Amino acid sequence: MSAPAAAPAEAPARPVQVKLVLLGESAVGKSSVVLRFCQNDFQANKEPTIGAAFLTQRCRLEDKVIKFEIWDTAGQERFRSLSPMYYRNAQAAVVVYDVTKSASLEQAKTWVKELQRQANPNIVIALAGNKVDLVRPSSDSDEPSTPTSATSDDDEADDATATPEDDAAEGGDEEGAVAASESRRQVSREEAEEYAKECGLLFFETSAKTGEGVVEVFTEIAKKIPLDHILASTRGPGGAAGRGAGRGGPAAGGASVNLNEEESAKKDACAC
Ligand SMILES: Nc1nc2c(ncn2[C@@H]2O[C@H](COP(=O)(O)OP(=O)(O)O)[C@@H](O)[C@H]2O)c(=O)[nH]1
Ligand SMILES: [Mg+2]
Repeated sequence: MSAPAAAPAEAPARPVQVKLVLLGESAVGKSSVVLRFCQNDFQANKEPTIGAAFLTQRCRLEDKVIKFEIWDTAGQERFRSLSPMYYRNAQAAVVVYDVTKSASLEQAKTWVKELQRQANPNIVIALAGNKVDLVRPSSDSDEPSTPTSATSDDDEADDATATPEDDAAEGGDEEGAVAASESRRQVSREEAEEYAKECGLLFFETSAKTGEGVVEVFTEIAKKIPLDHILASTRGPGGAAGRGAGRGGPAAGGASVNLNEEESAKKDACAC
C-alpha cells in the first residue's frame, strides 16, 4: 500500500471564528476587560466607548487557532432590552457585573434571560464579576499581578482563582485591610456562583485592572464552544464563519460551571 501523500501536518491552522458579545451595565468594566484581553492594558479613567466597538483577537487553544470577533456594547447598556443585532449569531457572550454593585448583578441577570430566550440556543455564556481588585486586601498595587497573555510558560500554580498577593499586609493590619476591602463587596462570590450554576453559565471573578481571571474567561469559553462543529460548518468556499455556526453543541442550558477543568488552563490559555 502506498502511503498517502504527506499529510498536511504543517498546514497552518485555519482560524475558527467565534463571535462573542459583551453585555452588562454601563461602567462595570466591559471595555476594560476587552482591553486587558486584547492588549494586556488597563486605563484607570477610561472614556466611555461611543458607538459600536468591534475588536478581533486571535488565540491559540491546543491545536486550534481561534479568532474572537468581540462586540463590545457601548452606550446601548442603558436600554433594558438590547437590539438582537448584537447577539444574533453570537456563539459566546460575556455578561459582566461589578462585584461592588449589587444592582449590576440584577442587570446581568436580565441580559442572561434575554440571551437564553432569544440568542442562539447553544450560545456559551460566561458571567464575570469584575473589579475584584477593589475587594482584595492588596488593591493598592497598580501593576498587573500577572501577565495575562499566556506567556507565563511554567506558571502552573497560578490558577484562575489565585489571589494576586496575600502577604502584603502584616499582623493586625491584615485583618483590617481584609475587612475594609471586603466591605466594598456587594455581591458575594457564592451568591453569583450559585446563580451561574443554576443557569448553566461559566462563572469567573475578574479584574481588568490586575488581569486576574480575564484570560480564563476566554479560555474556558473557547474550550466549551464546539470548535470542530464550527470549523466543519464553515468549511468550503464561501463558508461564512459564524453564520449559523455553533449548532449542535452542548445546549447552553445543560452546561455546568467548570472552573477547574484542567490544571493546564493557563498553559493552554489564549496565546495572544
Ligand atoms: N478598579 C477597577 N476599575 C475598573 C476595572 N475595570 C474597569 N474599571 C474602571 O471602571 C470604569 C468603567 O470601565 P469601562 O471599561 O469603560 O466600563 P464599561 O462601560 O462597562 O465598558 C473605568 O474608569 C475603568 O478604569 C477593574 O477591574 N478594577
Ligand atoms: Mg464600554
